[in-house]
Amino acid sequence: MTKPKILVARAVFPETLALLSEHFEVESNQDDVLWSKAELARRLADKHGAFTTGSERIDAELLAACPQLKICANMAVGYNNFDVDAMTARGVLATNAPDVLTETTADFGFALLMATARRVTESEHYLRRGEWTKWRYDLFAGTEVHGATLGIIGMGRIGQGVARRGALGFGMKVIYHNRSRLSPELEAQCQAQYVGKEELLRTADHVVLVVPYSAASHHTIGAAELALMKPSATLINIARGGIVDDAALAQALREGRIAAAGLDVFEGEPSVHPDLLTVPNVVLTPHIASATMTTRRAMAQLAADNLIGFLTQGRPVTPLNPSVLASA
Ligand code: 8YV
Repeated sequence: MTKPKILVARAVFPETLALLSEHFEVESNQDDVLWSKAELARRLADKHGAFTTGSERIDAELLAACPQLKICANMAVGYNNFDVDAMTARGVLATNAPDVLTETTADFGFALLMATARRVTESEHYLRRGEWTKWRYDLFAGTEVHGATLGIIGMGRIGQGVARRGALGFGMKVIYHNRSRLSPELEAQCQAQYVGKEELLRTADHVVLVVPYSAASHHTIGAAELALMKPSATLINIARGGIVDDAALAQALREGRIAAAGLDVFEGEPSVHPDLLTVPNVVLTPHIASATMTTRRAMAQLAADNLIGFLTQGRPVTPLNPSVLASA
């Protein structure tokens, strides 16, 4: 029997490729070349499945050029690179990689919060420049974390992980805003209190963003929202670029309208707004919140399991548009 054909759009673990090759005829991009959309469409034209990593845009135009395509499996929990409606209309299954990265990403949210509040990178750069010559009472004095008010916008699995760390580990008062309220049981587990967005922005000492990106969540934080925050507050974005208006944020940081920010994601990444590169009170990391070897392996395994489960038995693990299965 001939094997289904798949495309692995970016470099992956050799063991993931080996596993996929047991089931499929695999074309892979182990050189990690950034293909244009046209190149991706050309390579997908005769494929039944795609292993994607969150940055490949799968929309109606691309799907029209790929008549054999049955599934795109994202090695990411976020799937704003997929036009799910267009995929459903074409009968193409979309899958993501939830759960396996929740705790690791929440860990990183806290790492970024701590580094930002306590000015870790800014002070390290000062030390490396050889400027540390004496102790001073306010040298890199930052913002308190323990006992402070933690405001979380987006209370899905990762948001809840950040909440638990704040409440249970750091004795923080946790408030959150979300499209819908958590159940009383989950609120109790996270020791989190639901508030309106404006109240959250006005009262939180540290605001952490964990909302998925969509047209509705574009610029959830812009100049107006930054103006509501305390001048002593910090803003952490581990969600997606585009959730924050990066130009407005750079200006607020430069003018001291908020104390500091920690950003793992950027509008138009891997490009970063040039003004963010020149303000000192921001910690910048290259979209690595899920990047431990253990977690990245688990994400790759789940994406591979979705391809194998669906293309060999019609049973994906984490489908996003399961209606496609009923009509397959
Ligand atoms: C991925 C992420 O590494 O899972 C997500 O949604 O943002 C990260 O864990 C990233 O999407 C890869 O492009």
